Parts: sequence; C-alpha cells; structure tokens
Amino acid sequence: MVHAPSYEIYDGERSSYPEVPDRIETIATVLRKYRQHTFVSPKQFDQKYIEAVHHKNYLRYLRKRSDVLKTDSNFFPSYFMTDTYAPMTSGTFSAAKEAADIVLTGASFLVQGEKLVYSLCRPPGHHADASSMGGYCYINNAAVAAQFLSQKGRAAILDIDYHHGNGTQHMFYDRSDILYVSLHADPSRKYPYISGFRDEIGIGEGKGYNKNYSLPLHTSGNIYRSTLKKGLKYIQKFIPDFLIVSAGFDTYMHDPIGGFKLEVSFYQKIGQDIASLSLPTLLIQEGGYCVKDLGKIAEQFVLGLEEKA
Ligand code: Q9C
Ligand code: ZN
Repeated sequence: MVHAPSYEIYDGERSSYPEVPDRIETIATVLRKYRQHTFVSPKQFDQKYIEAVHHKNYLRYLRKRSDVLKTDSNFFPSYFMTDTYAPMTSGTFSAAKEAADIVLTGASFLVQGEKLVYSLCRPPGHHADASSMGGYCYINNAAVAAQFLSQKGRAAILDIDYHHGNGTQHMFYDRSDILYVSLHADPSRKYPYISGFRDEIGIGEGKGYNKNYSLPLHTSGNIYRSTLKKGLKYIQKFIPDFLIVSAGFDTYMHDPIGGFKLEVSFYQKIGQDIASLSLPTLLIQEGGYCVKDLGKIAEQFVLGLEEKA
C-alpha cells in the first residue's frame, strides 16, 4: 500500500500506472475463501539474502532515495534504472524489501518440506537487475528466492509473465546451477525489447541453462500450451529440487497491457501442467493488470496446481 506510483512515462507522456495495490487484495480475497489455504505473514530476513543478487550500492540508493521522497511524489531516477516505467515513491524501498521478505518466507517453507507456496507480493521483480530498476520492478524477488534455494538444492525458474524477465535471465546467465526458462511475447515487439530472444541460451558455464520461448503477440491457448509443455520438459531434464514460478497474469485475454488470448479457465490447465512435474513449487506474483479478473485467474491457477500436487 505504501508503494503506489500515480503514473509512468511512456513516449514522453504521463500514462496511468497499472501496477496497483488492489491487484494483491483482489487475489487474496478469492484465495481466502478456501479453508485448506493457510495465510501466513512474512518474516523479516537479513538484507544479506538480497545482497546475494543485488549490488549493495543499488540497495543503499533505493533505501536512501525512498527515505527523502515526500509522500505522493513520483521520482524518476537518472541512475540505476533501465526505463521510465519504475518511478520511486517514499514507500518504494520498504515495499520492495517486504516483497523480498514474502518470497524468502515462502522459500523457507519449501526448505521445510512444504510442497506448494504462493508468495503473493508486489511490487513485482523480474525486470530488476543487479543494480537497476525497470518495468514496475525494484528488487528481483524470483532471483532472491532462487539464490536462497540454490544453497539447498537445484533451483529452476519458470517465468510465465507476458514479458520476458530480463533481470532474472541476466543475473543467472553464466550459471549452470540455476535454470531459467521463460515464455513471453516477442521482444522485438513488446517490452523489454532488448532481451528474451530464442538465441539467448546462456554463456560460459551457463550455456544451455537459459531457455527463451518467445511467442507471437496474439498467441492463444493451443500454441501456448504446447510451448509450455516443451518448457516443462526442459525443466524436467535439469532434475531440479525446487521450482520457482514467476507467475504473471498479463497473458490474460483482457489484460490492458498484454496481448495473448488466454481465457480464465485456461489458467487451471497451466496449473495442472506445472503440477505434473511434482516439484516443491514456489509461486511468485509478477505482473497481471486486469484487476477485475485477477482473483478468478489466480483461483483457477491454484486449483490446477492443487489437483495433482
Ligand atoms: N504503457 C511487469 O509485467 N510497458 N512489467 C510500458 C505501456 C512496461 C511490465 C509501456 C511493461 C512492464 C512486471
Ligand atoms: Zn509482465
């Protein structure tokens, strides 16, 4: 709630900011209806777990710059950013730190033997790199969780947000101990434009441990699902101990900034397909901006995951 920018800058003009606090509340409200779900508040973790993937100077900047901003101001930094879609507010650091605490809390439940955990957090993370914010993201929550889990076993990340997770890819691009697999809209047409192409496969030791499935702008269920199955096979070959899902719902047909043609009921199928891997799974909220339908989408997704879990 303390991080609610009022606009982004697109093509030099102010435009509305879709990454709003209500996104989380609407999902939580629907999931709370199910008595088998246990809701847990996040614990606070030492910043060292974030410093394992982000530069200390960047984190210091985020904290100190947030601290001096007035309530309701939107500040667009000239350093430590990749675009004009991640304004800072007075609450940015504390919100982003808490999102990281939410995923670390989730990740520690997996370590303790929990099979399915949903880290319902915002701001999202997958566009944030080691020392940059961008695309509504400040701290890379999926990367923080993957790094934490990689100390306990093999961690694979499946990124199903509409946008390529450029930050996550880059952070682990030269590593073979963390696999990154992403399905997303063709970056030559859609954000983040600069990465997410199929020929980006990792570098050095990391070669073969990065896999991009870029898809045409108006991809529908059939093509999406057959591609997802390929991605899941790729993950299976890696023999992971943990699966982290960067779960973005901006692939939904009515999403205001996405473009795929996926229906509400399709998310149950995505959930079932992921659950068929039978891996301890941490869901991390990334994008998804059709606030009206986010609850229903998350509900279908979780129902699918629970079916085979
Ligand atoms: N106004 C995530 O889904 N696009 N970030 C801005 C349209 C930025 C998306 C151009 C998209 C960022 C986490
Ligand atoms: Zn997205």
